[in-house]
Amino acid sequence: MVSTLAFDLGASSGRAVVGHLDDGHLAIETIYSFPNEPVWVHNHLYWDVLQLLHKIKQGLITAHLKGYGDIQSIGIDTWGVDFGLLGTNGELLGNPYHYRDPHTRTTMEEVEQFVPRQELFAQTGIQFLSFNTLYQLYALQKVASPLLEKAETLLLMPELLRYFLTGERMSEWTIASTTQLCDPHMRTWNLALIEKLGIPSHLFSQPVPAGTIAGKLLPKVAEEVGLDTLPVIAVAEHDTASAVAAVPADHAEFAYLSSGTWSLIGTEIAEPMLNDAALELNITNEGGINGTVRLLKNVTGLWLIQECRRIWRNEGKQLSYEDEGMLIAKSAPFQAFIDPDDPMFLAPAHMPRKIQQYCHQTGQPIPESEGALLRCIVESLALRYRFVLERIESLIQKRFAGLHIVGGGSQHAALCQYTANALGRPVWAGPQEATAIGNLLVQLIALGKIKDIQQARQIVRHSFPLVTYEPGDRAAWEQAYKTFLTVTKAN
Ligand code: ADP
Ligand code: LRH
Repeated sequence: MVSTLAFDLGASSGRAVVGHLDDGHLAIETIYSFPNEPVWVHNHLYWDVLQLLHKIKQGLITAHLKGYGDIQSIGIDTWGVDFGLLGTNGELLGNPYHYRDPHTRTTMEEVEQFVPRQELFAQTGIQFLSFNTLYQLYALQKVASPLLEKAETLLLMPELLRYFLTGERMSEWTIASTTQLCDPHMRTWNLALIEKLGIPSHLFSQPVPAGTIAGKLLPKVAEEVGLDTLPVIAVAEHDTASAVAAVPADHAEFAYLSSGTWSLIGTEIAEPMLNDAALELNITNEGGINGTVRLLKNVTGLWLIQECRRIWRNEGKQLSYEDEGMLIAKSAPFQAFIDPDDPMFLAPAHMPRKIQQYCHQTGQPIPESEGALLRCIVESLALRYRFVLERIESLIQKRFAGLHIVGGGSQHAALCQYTANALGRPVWAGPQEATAIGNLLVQLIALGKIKDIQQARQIVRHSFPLVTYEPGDRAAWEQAYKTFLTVTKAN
């Protein structure tokens, strides 16, 4: 038996997961979990990065206390695009911004005046999202940020946390690719673009491929947590890349939806797709394991529900997942739809009011109750998934038999069922911990305990149950899709 430890930090929560590989079977145990709550300071939203480091250390201490001192290695994955800057003495300069911070609200348009959209896409292959690292850095550069001026190294969030544990500054390809500053063919930084944007190019170092042994726990950290100076592996450090690594597909060609705070819908391809149709669809070519490309699109995901929950909690209403499921089931179907990707839903907000505002502006009935709001969100997400999946399929000239849903959202029965209904195809749900599992699998490949990604996916198929949702209610969902397209002006 061989055991490894994954730290999977999502935008809403983080966890430490131990994986035990025994005779081709992977068993996982979440030994520690914690909420990831960003902090407003005046008008800016930051990640509490030292708290996250503290939680990682608590996870390491838990591994020690549970007697898992024999773990062979650890790996960290997080959400994309956000970063910290290190000064000449290696100290973190300032607190990393949260990608939902407003400081990049208008930056994308400004950059486009300077580097046309077509050129940016051809050079990076990355979808246009206002919070990409490119726009965050451009915004800092524009205000002559003293932090940027003093910075010696830029590390993306998982790299930064890994650096805190190992002292090594090393960039990893899957997370680097999310910045919109990399060349998708060369799989490294696009220094010409970086220089053209006036961003200091000395901040970046050659990214290593996922699965590179990237150092060891510093003796001081090892002593603090009661473990040996374990190897730390640069896994597929972008959480979505780790999740895709663990999709339990039995074909080389498959469609996935990695469902958490975001919904990432796409497929895996060999070479970046950079044509006009891809640009038009605003799709992304992010770096995957083994030099693959994750052709996918971001859809706003359970963020919409997370923000409703936050507001209801502040109003003294605490709903469990079960309560939410019951409220959805009891609410009338197809009353009102939203476009989950409307920019009005991006920033932290009073989400119930925002949704009501959208429905008002589009001349629809206003969802008033919690159940009506949740039903509106979940139906709209399912319909949006259909829109995006069909566009991706027409781009690559393929039709998938069904959709794999992995991540926290694969537990959401109504979301999975409605998605099957909207697509008219089956949904295969699970595993819920795909991201942590992908993290563990890449460590096991790096340690030589698993041969390759095909074997890794086979292990996932044999080790975790899948729930199949068959499509139903076809006529009603077809009609709903037509209404959804009209309301959201999707084309
Ligand atoms: P992230 O990595 O972005 O933080 P996760 O993949 O951990 O997100 O998914 C967390 C989300 O999954 C929760 O906010 C919740 O909306 C949803 N979720 C998790 N478990 C359930 C469940 N049992 N029923 C419904 N939704 C669930
Ligand atoms: C999902 C995710 C996604 C990025 C976003 C910032 O957690 O990594 O792939 O676009 O966060």
